[in-house]
Amino acid sequence: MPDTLNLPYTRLLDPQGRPVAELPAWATDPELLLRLYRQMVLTRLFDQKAVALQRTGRIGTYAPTLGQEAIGVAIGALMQREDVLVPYYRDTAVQVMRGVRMEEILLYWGGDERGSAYVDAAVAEDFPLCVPIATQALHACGVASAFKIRGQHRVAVTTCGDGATSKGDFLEALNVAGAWQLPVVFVVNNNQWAISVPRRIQCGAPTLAQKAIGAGFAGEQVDGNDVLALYARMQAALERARHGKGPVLLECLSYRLGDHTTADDATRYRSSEEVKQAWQEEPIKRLQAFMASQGLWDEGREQALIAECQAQVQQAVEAFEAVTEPPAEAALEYVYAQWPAALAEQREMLRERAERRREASHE
Ligand SMILES: Cc1ncc(C[n+]2csc(CCOP(=O)(O)OP(=O)(O)O)c2C)c(N)n1
Ligand SMILES: [Mg+2]
Repeated sequence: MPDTLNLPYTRLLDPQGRPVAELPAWATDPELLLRLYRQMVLTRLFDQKAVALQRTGRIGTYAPTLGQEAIGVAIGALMQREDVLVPYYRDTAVQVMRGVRMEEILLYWGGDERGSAYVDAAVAEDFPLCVPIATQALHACGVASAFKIRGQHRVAVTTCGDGATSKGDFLEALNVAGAWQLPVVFVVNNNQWAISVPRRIQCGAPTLAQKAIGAGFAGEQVDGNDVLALYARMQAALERARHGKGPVLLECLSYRLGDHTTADDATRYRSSEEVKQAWQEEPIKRLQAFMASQGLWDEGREQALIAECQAQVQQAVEAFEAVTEPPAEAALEYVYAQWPAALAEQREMLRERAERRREASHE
């Protein structure tokens, strides 16, 4: 089916980092470029560490951002503190920029729910990441409704994957966002895969962005490997939503260069040729090449940045490892105000077992 809707698609830099359109003035601001670049590099190094921690049994699982760093970084650079992020599980880049600590992200994936009790006041109202597919889109509409009712100029930003756009929850969220003209921005990370299901068989529509049209608001596509294009379109979307002009859906075309999570082996269902091809488009090299062409980057600066980011990641790992395990019975807290007798007995057994283990370890 042809894309008769002719939705906008934005790209400012080609895969070699060469401008393909007139650049906005901010696109040559060294401070901004460095900030975007630094956060992408930090995310990639954190990802590598998180995967290594999973492989050595120190965290349970992890969903790498590899290849999709630009999306979260553009969102994080533009959301205002008073906005609310309603993320999904592939959002390390934006969460870190919002103020979630990297050790909290490790705690979360290590199975410790204290990883979602963010310490930084700046993220006190952000939601924990969401694993059930697409349910967060509805939560974001709830948040946006509250902003609208209170007359606040705040925006709820929610993210999801390409596969999530097939879910009823996602389509219901679009519908209510359009019907009530809510201040919400939907960012779809179209990384071409929903675990082993490729985008081409996920949905019959030529774009995912056009789902917004059916709900009565703007949808558009952006090159998800081009952080400058993402920055430009995210800025416009936030502006629009903040000023009561309704929701926006941004479909960011990226590629999941890594496994779905550490529990997956993508070599079983896609060719190395396809992945090799996708590496040609990845976002970090693209911005690096552009910065080098502006005289803003060289090998020395690259090495210094990597060392600095690696030290930051290492510090987070140490902070994560210094956290003592919660008592086993903590898993049962906040469930009942009045404990049923049978469960109270089990809680007591857990306590006794933990006590015996503690004693044995001291012998
Ligand atoms: C309600 C629900 N159904 C199924 C799953 C299992 N599941 C986890 S990730 C995933 C695929 C999601 O793909 P996509 O939305 O493209 O996001 P990506 O992981 O590619 O970023 C599925 C089906 C789930 N977590 N929640
Ligand atoms: Mg996907």
